[in-house]
Amino acid sequence: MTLIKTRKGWEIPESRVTPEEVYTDRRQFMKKLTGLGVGAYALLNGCSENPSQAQDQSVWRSIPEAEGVYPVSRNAKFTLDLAITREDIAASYNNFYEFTTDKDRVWQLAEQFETRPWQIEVTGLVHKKQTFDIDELINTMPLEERVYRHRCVEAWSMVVPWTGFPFKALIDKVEPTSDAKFVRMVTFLRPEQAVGQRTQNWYPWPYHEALTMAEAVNELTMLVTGIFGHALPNQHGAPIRLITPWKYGYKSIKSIVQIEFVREQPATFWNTAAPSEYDIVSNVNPKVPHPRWSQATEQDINTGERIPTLPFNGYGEYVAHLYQG
Ligand SMILES: Nc1nc2c(c(=O)[nH]1)N[C@H]1C(S)=C(S)[C@@H](COP(=O)(O)O)O[C@H]1N2
Ligand SMILES: [Mo]
Repeated sequence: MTLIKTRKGWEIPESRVTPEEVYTDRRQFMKKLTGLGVGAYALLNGCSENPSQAQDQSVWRSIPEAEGVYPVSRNAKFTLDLAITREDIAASYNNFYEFTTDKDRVWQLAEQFETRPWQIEVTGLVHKKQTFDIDELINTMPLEERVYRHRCVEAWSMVVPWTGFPFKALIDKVEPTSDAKFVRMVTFLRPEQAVGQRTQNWYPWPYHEALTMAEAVNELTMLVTGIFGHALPNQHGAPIRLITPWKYGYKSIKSIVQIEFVREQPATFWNTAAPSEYDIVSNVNPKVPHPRWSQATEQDINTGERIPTLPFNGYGEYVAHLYQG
């Protein structure tokens, strides 16, 4: 019997730091990099003279299969009157617990992760069960770019141009039966390639999430394969991840390997890990505080500014009707 009380992972999700500390850490990290000299900074962040024009070259691992696919044209309906977050900032401030809980180290620890070959099994209550090769999807689905707000439950946010296709386009291919009420999605389980899955054994790996059918077919819901006009780099969830912009970021499951249509409400990773802190629906709501912090405002990681949080992250016109009554 052990007399030492170790803190369980789920007692400190998603992270024990406050948003202010998170931001300060990041600034210090950037300073540290700068301290290595301009050459190292440019190498690590892929930028030349002007950091505001950062074009990542080292943070992105180029994927030959994706050449010629990106960029694709932006859907004019989904643009925002907000500055897009700097690419190198978005790419070095990630949540991807399979690798680490240190947001500014995910990109490094995920760099060697293998995203080819990659298949997505679509199964459960559908007429046409299918396993898709990732490149088959990328080459056949209707890709478009959309600029969305991205709001983490930890009260930070960014504005990101995603490339992907509506989840509904995939659902139409497999034809769910009338018994299908929920969609369950699962991330890879590869402890040999993902150090966080080896060392943080208190989490219910593999990461899993779920949506109702109505949420899955909503116009906003996307399966995403690209960001900033190129293929998704590993730290953002390569080769394919979910985006539901009206929900907290943890619903947007990365690196999906399985999609299953089911009758009963499935368990979800964060709700299982800490049910009192993370519900299953997880819609962005400034009026409902997290048990340990307010959700009334958020910190824009691009500018450091604190801005008001919007109901449904600003997407109420598309989704509020789903939650009436
Ligand atoms: N498989 C998996 N998906 C995940 C996570 C994770 O740890 N593992 N973190 C989530 C959280 S908390 C957020 S905020 C977003 C972050 O996405 P980004 O790093 O691309 O900004 O991914 C979500 N998807
Ligand atoms: Mo998050």
